[in-house]
Amino acid sequence: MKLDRATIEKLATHLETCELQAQDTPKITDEHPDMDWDDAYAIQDEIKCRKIARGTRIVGLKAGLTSHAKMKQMGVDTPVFGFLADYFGVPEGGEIDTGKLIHPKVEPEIAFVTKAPLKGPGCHIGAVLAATDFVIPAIEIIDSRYRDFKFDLKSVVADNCSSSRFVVGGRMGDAADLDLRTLGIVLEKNGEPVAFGAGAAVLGHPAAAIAMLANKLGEKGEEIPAGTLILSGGITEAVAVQPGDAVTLRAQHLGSVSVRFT
Ligand code: 0L1
Ligand code: MG
Repeated sequence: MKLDRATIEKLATHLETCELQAQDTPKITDEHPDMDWDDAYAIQDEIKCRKIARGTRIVGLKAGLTSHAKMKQMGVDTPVFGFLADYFGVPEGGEIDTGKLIHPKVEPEIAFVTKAPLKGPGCHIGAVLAATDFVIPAIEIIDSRYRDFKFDLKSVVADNCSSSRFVVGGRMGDAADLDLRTLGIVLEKNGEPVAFGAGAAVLGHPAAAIAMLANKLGEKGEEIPAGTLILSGGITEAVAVQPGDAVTLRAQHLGSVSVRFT
């Protein structure tokens, strides 16, 4: 690691304050160009600890930048991982107050819920499918704290991978019965289709993103516990939203999930 404990705590406080006050900031690597991956995940962990200390519950995990469309959109080349806090969750058909966010974008995703622990190294798609209780459509709302979404990967990881809100809904599906590679999705904004794709856009198979996360946690001796909700990453580019927009994700075999922005 290149940063000392005091700097990690200072950066975590800064990024979390930006999140809670909906203020943007230049990317943190501008002032700390030498920070490494361990520093970035340590800052993210410190943000998580701050939330837990205030009584926030961690309700899930996420993989981000898992599709070529997203990697190309953001000019990066590696998936990243973050956590979901209880207040990120929005009920299906619910409203999101854009006044509490900086510059939200929506992503169509397939969420997994596990029924058995998953531990790397060596975790693979088959192990993920065997450990999956069900899959369900999800809209992730990302809101990078970095000005104009201009960042590098280490800054993104420190910022909990732009996590801000998520909605799950539609129907639960049995991952073993579905071909998640060919499962099609349409993302609509205000009744108009704005993005299309299929599960294979996520690393060839969305379960590969979950396996990658299990292998990443395995490096630290950690695992994905049974009963964990995990967002596998945007199937398409992220789509910007404004107050007044209504967004619906329609997923083959899995119904639809909607959210409105005020
Ligand atoms: O969920 C995601 O793919 C977000 C990853 C972070 C980068 C971004 O803000 O687009
Ligand atoms: Mg996402």
